Amino acid sequence: MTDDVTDLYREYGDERLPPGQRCTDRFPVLSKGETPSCDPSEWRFEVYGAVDRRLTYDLDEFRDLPSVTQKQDFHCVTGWSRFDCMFTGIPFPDIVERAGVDDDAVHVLFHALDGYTTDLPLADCSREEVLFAHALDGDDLPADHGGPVRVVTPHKYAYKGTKWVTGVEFLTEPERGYWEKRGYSGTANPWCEERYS
Ligand SMILES: Nc1nc2c(c(=O)[nH]1)N[C@H]1C(S)=C(S)[C@@H](COP(=O)(O)O)O[C@H]1N2
Ligand SMILES: [Mo]
Repeated sequence: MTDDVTDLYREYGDERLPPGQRCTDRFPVLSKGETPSCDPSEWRFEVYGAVDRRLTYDLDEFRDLPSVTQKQDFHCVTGWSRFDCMFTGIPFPDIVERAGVDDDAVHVLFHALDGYTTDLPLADCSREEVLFAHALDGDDLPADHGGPVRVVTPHKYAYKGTKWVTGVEFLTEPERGYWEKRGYSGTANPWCEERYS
């Protein structure tokens, strides 16, 4: 079953397309460098920091976790949006529950194979639409789009969605990620045009 979450824009206003964005049917690839090579048998996903239980999954274990499929919109800070992306993955709140995140955790830092990081307040991640996605439009997530597993954040600009994710770290103090250190917005709400900080 596919859950349609493309109406989440209503939390922020009347327009599905955020200001200053234009729609594309293509799915451009945007990365700070080359697509990193990934041996699926070596890939691990780690959950650590301010948690009761540190978790490690290999790819088979991760894909075996209960997944949801959602129809979501995708908004890149460079000005394009792609409507109706079908992502399948594990909702962020499920990982929070499995790890038993501490009460004093306030922030999250995502880590990736290419050294990329991105950060968000824990409250901004604790939504069913934030997925650790392993499939796009019914197929395994393509490597260029972050396969085997990426984060998707349909309520934020897409730089918040770490491709090639290898871990999520729960923090008791905010830390900034790769683009956030270079002037991109920490909060990144597309309907408020929070592009830069
Ligand atoms: N690991 C990693 N994740 C990343 C990036 C990156 O360079 N490395 N680029 C970000 C940016 S700026 C955007 S717009 C989206 C692009 O996702 P796409 O290539 O699937 O369109 O991935 C984000 N996640
Ligand atoms: Mo981006």
